Amino acid sequence: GQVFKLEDYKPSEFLIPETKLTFNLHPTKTLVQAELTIRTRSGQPPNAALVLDGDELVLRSLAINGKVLDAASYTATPDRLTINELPQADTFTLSIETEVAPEHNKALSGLYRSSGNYTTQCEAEGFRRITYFLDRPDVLSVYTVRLEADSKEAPLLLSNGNLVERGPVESGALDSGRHFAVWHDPFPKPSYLFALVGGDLGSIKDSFTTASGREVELGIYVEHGKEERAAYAMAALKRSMRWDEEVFGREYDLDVFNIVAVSDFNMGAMENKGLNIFNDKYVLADEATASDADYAGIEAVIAHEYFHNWTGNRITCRDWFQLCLKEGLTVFRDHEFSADQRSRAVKRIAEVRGLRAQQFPEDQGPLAHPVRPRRYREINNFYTSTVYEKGSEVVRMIRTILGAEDFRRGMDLYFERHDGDAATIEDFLRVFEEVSGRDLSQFALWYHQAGTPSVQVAMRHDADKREVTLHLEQALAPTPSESRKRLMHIPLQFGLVGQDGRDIAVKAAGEGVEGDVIHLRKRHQTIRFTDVPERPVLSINRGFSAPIMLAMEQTAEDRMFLARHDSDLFARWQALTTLYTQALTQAYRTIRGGSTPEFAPALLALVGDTARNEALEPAYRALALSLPGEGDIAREIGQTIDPDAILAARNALVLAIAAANADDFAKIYEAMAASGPFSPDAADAGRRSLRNVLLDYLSAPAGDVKRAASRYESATNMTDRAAALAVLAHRQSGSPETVAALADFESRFRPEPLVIDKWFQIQATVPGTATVNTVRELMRHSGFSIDNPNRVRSLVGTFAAANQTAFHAADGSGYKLFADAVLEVERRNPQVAARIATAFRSWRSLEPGRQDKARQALVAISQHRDLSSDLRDIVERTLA
Ligand code: DPP
Ligand code: ZN
Repeated sequence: GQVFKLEDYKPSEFLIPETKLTFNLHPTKTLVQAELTIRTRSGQPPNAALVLDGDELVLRSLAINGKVLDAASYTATPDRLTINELPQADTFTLSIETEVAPEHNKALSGLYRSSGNYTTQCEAEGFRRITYFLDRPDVLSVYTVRLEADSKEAPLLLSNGNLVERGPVESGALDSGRHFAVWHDPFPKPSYLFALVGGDLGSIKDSFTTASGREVELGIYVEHGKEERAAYAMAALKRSMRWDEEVFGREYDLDVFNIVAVSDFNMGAMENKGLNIFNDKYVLADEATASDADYAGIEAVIAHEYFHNWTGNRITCRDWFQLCLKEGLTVFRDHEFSADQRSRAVKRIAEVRGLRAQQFPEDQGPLAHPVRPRRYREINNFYTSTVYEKGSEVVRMIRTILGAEDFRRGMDLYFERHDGDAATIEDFLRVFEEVSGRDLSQFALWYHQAGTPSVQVAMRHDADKREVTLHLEQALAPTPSESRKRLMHIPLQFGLVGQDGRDIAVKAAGEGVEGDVIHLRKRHQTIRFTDVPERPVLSINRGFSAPIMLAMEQTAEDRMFLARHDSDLFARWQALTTLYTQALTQAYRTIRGGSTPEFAPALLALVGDTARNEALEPAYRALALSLPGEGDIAREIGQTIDPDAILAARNALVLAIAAANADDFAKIYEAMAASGPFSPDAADAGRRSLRNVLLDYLSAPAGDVKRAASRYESATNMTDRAAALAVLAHRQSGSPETVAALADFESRFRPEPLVIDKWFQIQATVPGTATVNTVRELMRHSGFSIDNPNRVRSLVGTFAAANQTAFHAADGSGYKLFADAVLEVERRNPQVAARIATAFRSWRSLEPGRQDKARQALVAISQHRDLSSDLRDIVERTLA
């Protein structure tokens, strides 16, 4: 396939200031009339052909300035329209009629049907599947959209912007049974932000008054009968709107804001101007069907898409290489929002866990790419955790370096200067340089270089001189097509912790320290602190101020001290996590050597003390009790991985912690029982999460099935019910109680696909080779559908991404099952197939036998005929 390169960027010679679309909606024969005002950028008559993008399009007619074009003056293929003979004028009107079949569109890109409703997904390149267009983000156009549909099939007709007109279609003859609606969006936008919805949906309505007094009508549209489940999303939307006014000074700009939930959706949600379209997973919630994690996900995604109105829509991207300009920034904004709504420390720990589990392996494997890539074959494969999550970390570092005030001034300048623009990362960085007077050129490497930097730190204390010296060293390993790396600017928040647990006020000698931040910019850096009254313990990369791997010479005693006393709660959690990781890698080696691992009693006691520490909120304690995942341990070990030994090591530590703290855990488990009616708020969710983590420990010993079984039966909300089911399935697999609970869950929630997804996930993550067969059987379950992305991700995607011992089964059966499933998905939906196929990305770190089997599976996929460019790109890069 073609490789697109950043350095090849050229502005379009043609602009489309105005776009008028008429859709005659029909399941298999939708007619799309596009009337485009085309203008040359130069203001002169065109001096080249007009080439428009298409994808699987059928052209019905073509006219310029009302005159039908003769066949000799253009060529039309499904993926391109080239018009060679153009008027000798700087502006003309191009009328295009295309025909599409929404019902047959299983790729879920462009115009398609989901549960009988018409809907669209145009990011990144779906609009070209609707009509021929300059389908690139720097071509901004004002849209007027007329929708016509059968009034019964689609009483609801929505598009971007404000409703202008609606009514029955005057057919001249008898009532045609069709009606229409016209929508106008006054804000020029790129085609990827276009959306329409036609269908029969229920809704809830509300309103919001902006800070400057604009009345905004809010609507959330869902399947009939599920209206009440949209209430939390609506409340989250209103909180998001207020928060963006208060924290970023950003107000909403249209009279309506609509959200539509659909059940077949490739992504989480989409920020189309004034008409967000959501995967229903991120809208629908009630106590009986949604877990606390679902509620938190809804709050975050509602906020994310709403925040895009400024960071993405009002200011969009010049080209798709700049994707992180809107995504990294908007993730940062939604992270901050959630941190303000919930607990900042808990939120930060959850973010870092996610970053390490998803982004670090990407950055350290064959699919590594810079936050702003320089080339791609398939842009849909760059909606990655590097672009999103690391992109957010980079914005966070800008704030750390500048401080909150200059950061806000920079954001204000960005909004003021670039409103209405299709901008670049250079534009973004420049505003921060201007407001702060700082040089961010070295810092900008965070956007340009792939890979996770590692930093080594050693501390020396000289009691006589009352001095502390820090030695820091940075390194960045080569990544695909980047063998030589330059030195990064790494901001490290730190403190020197005294024996009383408080930070010692320090004086730094030499450069590189500003307040509580060390700016590491060289390969080696030494920092001297004078007048240090006592031997401190170093706490560094507090708050995870830089997304790096840290290696620090530090004793277990010092780490335990930090785990108890560090004033930075993230660093406290990190100290404990590092102790876990060291214990687990040691246990892994012991098990590989044929012996039984043992764990330091001091560590087991520290875990118990942390669990009991009522000065810490329950949600925090739950995270502190959560051991690194099998993937985290694998990453730490690095090579010749044996997933079975990792699982054994992790289970051994779980059992040791449980045995050392059984009585206390049982007491806290009881103390965390719910006392009042259900609330999804962070405090109650935190109590549930601590209780459920303890349930997992208490149910780890063989045969200890009673507590989880009764928890399952008495559960009154989905969080507790699903948690108890997971504990039963993962800890007491095959027990009669587990079998009964799995059957009960299935029959209780059969009509609820989003809940059945949890049932799939829980079973797909049962450790051990036997799960390969379970997944094969579940793919034949009536609740499974290979056409539905949520089902595919829950069962097949989860199996590959989150079940190390089954996916990497030594006999290769997991790979085989997965490769077959990926190809099956691929025939319908290449984007989803390519996404789940990234589960192979760490195959080279496995032991040789598994590596071999994984390679065979990858090669088998790559040799398949007619592979989509999406899947080919992932598989070839993974094998390279
Ligand atoms: N732009 C969308 C989002 O991240 C879609 N992927 O919000
Ligand atoms: Zn986004």
